[in-house]
Amino acid sequence: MPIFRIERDGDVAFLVFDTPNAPVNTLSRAAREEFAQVLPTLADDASVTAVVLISGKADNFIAGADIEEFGSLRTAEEAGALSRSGQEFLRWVEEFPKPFVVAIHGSCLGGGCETALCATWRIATDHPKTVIGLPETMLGVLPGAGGSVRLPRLIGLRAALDIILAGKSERAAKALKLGLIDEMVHPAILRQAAAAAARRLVKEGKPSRAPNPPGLVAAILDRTTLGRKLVASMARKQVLKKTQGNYPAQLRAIEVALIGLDQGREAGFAAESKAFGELAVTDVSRKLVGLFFADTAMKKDDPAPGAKAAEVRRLGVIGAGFMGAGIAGTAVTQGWVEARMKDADLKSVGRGIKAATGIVDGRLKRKRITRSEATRLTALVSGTVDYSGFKSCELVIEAVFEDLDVKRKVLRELEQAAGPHTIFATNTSTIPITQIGAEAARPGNVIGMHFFSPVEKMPLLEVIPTDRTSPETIASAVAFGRRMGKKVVVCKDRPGFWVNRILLPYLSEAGRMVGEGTPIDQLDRVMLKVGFPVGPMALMDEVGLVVGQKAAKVMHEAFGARLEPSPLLASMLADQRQGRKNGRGFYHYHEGHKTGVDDSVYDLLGVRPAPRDPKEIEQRCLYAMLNEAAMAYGEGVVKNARDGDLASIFGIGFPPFRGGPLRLMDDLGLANVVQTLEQLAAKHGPRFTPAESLVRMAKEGKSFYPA
Ligand code: 3H9
Repeated sequence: MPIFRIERDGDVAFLVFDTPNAPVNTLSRAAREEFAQVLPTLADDASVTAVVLISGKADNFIAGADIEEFGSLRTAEEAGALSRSGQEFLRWVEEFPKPFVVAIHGSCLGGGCETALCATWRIATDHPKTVIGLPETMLGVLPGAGGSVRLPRLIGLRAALDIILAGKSERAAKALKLGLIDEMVHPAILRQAAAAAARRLVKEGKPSRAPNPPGLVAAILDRTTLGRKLVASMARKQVLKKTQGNYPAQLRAIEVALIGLDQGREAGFAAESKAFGELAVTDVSRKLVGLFFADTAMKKDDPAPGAKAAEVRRLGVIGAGFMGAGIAGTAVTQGWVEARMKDADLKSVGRGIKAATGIVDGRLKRKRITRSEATRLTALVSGTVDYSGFKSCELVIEAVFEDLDVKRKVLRELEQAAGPHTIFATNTSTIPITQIGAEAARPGNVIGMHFFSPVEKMPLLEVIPTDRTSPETIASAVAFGRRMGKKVVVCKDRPGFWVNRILLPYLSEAGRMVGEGTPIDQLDRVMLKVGFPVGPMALMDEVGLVVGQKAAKVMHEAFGARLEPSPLLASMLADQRQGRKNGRGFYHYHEGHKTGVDDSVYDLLGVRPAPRDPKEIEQRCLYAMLNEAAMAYGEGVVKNARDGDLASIFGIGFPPFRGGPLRLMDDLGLANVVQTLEQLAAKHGPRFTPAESLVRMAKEGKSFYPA
């Protein structure tokens, strides 16, 4: 079956890109070959005056290069050749002898965006599904089909780097403002508008463009060599601060963009394909590409085969605090669910509604939604001090105080107030769901849904069924989480589930080291360099020491001496240090912003700070987490290694370029991990004793992933 078909609208030919039996269009080898045959026919056909490239898919224009093809690239030369063939292919579009319009609806990413950059005219729909961008750096490569060169020339170096370095995609309104597209229309008139644009171009030729971006600052920073040097140097500094040098693609992208601007397009294309080739075969890129496929596969997992998920139209949220409001606000921004929040008094409900609708406002401010969309979404949030309106909720999520008795009481009340089919989900971070639901009248409806804070930003949701949870409840919780845009990992009901289970020993080890006099900022710096987005001490301040202590207590009770919390927590709390929340923690805070280390912590702990070997810091923190991950995996907390690694990356920010804790252990070799743990145990105590399951796997020569 052909990938492209031609539909005529008089003298305009619509070239419809519609890959058979595929959810999205990619610039696969087959697509490139067919395109290469179709284009000359259209060029030669005298009855065709202009071409419009449009997609036959519902919500996708072009998803970029076929990422599957990256797997077969063995050398930098092979990968460089792929980039060059992409560049060549798009040259035909750019040099096409007739007006070439792209009519974009849905995702237009990577090579898709690069195709659009070569068109004479770019029209996109204002639909929320339409996003245009260059996510290549998220895969550890750079735009390799001319995008690293063309985008800076089109929209200026600063705006282009903003997109390329973050791997960002923009909605049409922002793309129009940047000059990335020429026209924005409602989806209903995309075809007509594209045909009209094509005819206009035939008649009037390509309109000349004013220098972009406009303004004096842009003239200096984007259009002079010196200005660009300055922009590039600042971008480099920012990238290094953010990536700690762990991700080479961003730095190469800056280099290539500068070459393309300063030395001309051809030099830029040559530098681009060379950099693409070298990057595509790095371990970093392989890991990131692997994560893309792992993530897509996880999205399709069926958590309860044969069970039908309830269609949730009304969500109840009990507890209108920070978490509750985050859940309600994030849910309504999807546009298909009402959220009713309940708290004990009107003041708390009012605060919760304000926080939930604040999430909608934030999206409006960032131009992710329009004003009318924001008005509609805001109206989806309501509040109550009793359970009025909860009867019709298909799903209720409880986000009250982290206390077993309180949570049980809420469940009892809800079972009285709600309908027989209402699902009760508890957003506990550590308390076993089985304990919360022990006295439930309808245990099949009880499940854990552990969101991470801040809910609107954190991608992960842990869904935790008990032995008595019904398959329908599991299917419903997973489906709801996915529709909320979350990466959903189903976990076994063990204390701490997956994320807190492996996070706590890591934080605890960091705390111990501070107690031994390791400088707080050195600890954080070392772990940032390892690739975590926040250092462990800053993270403890962020999460809050009260929350940390509660979680530590649950884990200690469940797992005994091995997970005994470091004494540091108790000392800090006795000194009224709760972290950022009350502005007193390991760091000083000024108006909510972290300023510097609070040195009085050392006096409190009776230690003199002295720098420690960074290797020891890295090893003790990391191996505490790795060992716990192996143990939790052995207990079946996650279904497979993929889920454990994705949950670690999306829930904790475990360095993606390392592939996750289980992948990292495979890379290190399980026997080596066991050996290092034994050495750590001999030196620092039995908490490092290697997990039995890990020792067994190492002995049997097994790995977490199939070899
Ligand atoms: C690039 O373009 C490099 C160039 O600069 C240079 C080259 C020389 N390739 O996510 P979904 C599959 S790099 C292969 O569930 P959604 C995906 O695996 C590329 N397959 O749908 C899944 O397959 P299956 C830069 C792809 O609606 C199915 O499509 N582009 C690709 O939630 C559905 O995917 C990107 O990084 C691909 N490019 O989201 C974009 N894209 O059903 C990556 C998708 O067999 N893609 N698939 O499991 C995405 O971000 C999302 O998939 C998208 C759709 C937003 C498009």
